[in-house]
Amino acid sequence: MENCLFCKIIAGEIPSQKVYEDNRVYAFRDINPAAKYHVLVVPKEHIESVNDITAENADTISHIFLVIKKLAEAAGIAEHGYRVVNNCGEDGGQSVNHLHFHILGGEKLKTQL
Ligand code: DGP
Repeated sequence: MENCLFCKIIAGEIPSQKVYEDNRVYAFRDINPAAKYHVLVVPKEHIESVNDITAENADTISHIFLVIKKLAEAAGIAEHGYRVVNNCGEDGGQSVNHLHFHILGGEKLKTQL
């Protein structure tokens, strides 16, 4: 989608530190890490937020979670645990309107909620 930051990153128009890519998913280091390991996992298809998940694209979302699990294992953080975060919409603190899941780990995270 035009003028979408993450679509530009996926297309390689804006550089990123890629950690994984397949035909449906792109994962890269967050520019402003909130933990030792902070990776964003995004669908290549422009889905704006959780509000835009449908029966048609739900398969991509479940695939994203399989990728998250694999990335955590590959990074060696699976055993000790990690956090998966999604911010949805303005009140949820979503700053980039392209669905993304944060993987945070590599250290003991502060308790939230
Ligand atoms: P959120 O607040 O949930 O919408 O998270 C957006 C995240 O995107 C935030 O943690 C910072 C990250 N981010 C914003 N711009 C860039 C960028 O140009 N490159 C990378 N790698 N990350 C970005």
